[in-house]
Amino acid sequence: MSALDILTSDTTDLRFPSGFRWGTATAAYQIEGAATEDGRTPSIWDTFSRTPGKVHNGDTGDVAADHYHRMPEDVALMRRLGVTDYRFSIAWPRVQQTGRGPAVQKGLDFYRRLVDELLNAGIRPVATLYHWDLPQELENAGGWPQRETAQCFAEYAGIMADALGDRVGTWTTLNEPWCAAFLGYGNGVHAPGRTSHLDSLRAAHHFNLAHGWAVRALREALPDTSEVSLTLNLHALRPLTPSADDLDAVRRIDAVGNRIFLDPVFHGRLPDDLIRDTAAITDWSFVRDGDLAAASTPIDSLGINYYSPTVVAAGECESPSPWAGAERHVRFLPAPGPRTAMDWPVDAGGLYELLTRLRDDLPGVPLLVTENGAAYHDYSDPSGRVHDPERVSYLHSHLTALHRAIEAGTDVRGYFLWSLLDNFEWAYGYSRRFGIVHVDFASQRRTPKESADWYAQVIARNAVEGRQEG
Ligand code: IFM
Repeated sequence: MSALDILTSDTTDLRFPSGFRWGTATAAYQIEGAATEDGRTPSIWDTFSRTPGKVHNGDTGDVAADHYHRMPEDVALMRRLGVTDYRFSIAWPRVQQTGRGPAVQKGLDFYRRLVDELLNAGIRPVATLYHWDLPQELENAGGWPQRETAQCFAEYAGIMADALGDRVGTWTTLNEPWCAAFLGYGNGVHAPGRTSHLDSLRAAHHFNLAHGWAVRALREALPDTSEVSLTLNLHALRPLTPSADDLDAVRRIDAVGNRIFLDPVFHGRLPDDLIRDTAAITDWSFVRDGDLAAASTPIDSLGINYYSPTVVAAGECESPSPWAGAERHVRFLPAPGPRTAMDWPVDAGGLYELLTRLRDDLPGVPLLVTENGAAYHDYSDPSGRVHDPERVSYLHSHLTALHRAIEAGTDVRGYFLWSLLDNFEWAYGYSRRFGIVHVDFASQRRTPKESADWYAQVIARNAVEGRQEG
């Protein structure tokens, strides 16, 4: 089925609540480039990507989608899409060279220009403080396994609040701390590439602490700010069978993948079962009095990034595993069905399951889907068109699932499509394209894909097409 078939087939509209926020999302290291310009210093991703063998094809974010120089053009693309919100991240080493000390004026100026351009285009800025680009100097001092990094992060949050707080209404402290802690320090497939289960657990705790301290810094600087948030990539877990052993596998991964953040942030405690499951690695004595109270400083919404579900069963996990020993007796299985270019299953049911779980577990916490989208091997045809019906179908099924979750009483306030532009997909380099705008990385030419036109129609109508029943 083509993209347009989905638009024109016999349908009824699934309308979203009025005021629903429609956005796109990006991250600094994945799009900005200008890695050494205007005082920016290396982050852990600069170091990692320049290390042979770490990133596909030796790709780096040195140039990426050159957004640093093409920002007005990219905001114009969003204006044409009609998005109400844009979720971007701030590169910490662009605004604080060593992760401490005075701010770099030119770095702050870039984000001021971006925010002004967005506001002039009628687009609300949603700023993420940390999307994985830790200043290398802080990593040299021990990185996230060290408590002091959390202190530095809170100071950086205060600097950004002072610089942009009059114009940015939504702040996200961290993006996907699970990936940063467990892929960065556990199995080492992300920067900084360390492989220590203890370090990954320490990092996870310091992310919770950094989040809480940053919330306090933001609140202090911006007492009237409407929204302070956190984005988690929660795992939508399914047991292979309803057996007690398979359900226990779900429990273990839920503890080390989801509740390790949810419980400190929303309940001010660590899950007892997590402490038991990781007892061979640590006694968690790095958690100090007051840390969990800080981590649970109230926030206004929770961001969820969802791509695909995870199926687990009793068994043995392949090593090296990122799961800090908690995965002993757990096996990960491929979910059935079609897959994206990441080899991730296309399964919108997982989004519904995750959102309705949060409706039940966190009553009163508004949710945002801060990332959702799919990579496919797109190309621009000789006439310059990028035909990406699989992405349209992916988005359609996920927006339908999101709509269903809202109808089932889940308070979801917005949806941010990942991603606006094709970009640097971490360890996959430029080999995976998530954008609804194609980027020719040789010329930096932008071409909206058919999915961009499709998304613009969804936004304009505040609705997605539903199949007619019967
Ligand atoms: O590209 C990433 C993004 O940086 C974080 N969430 C998942 C995306 C796709 O892998």
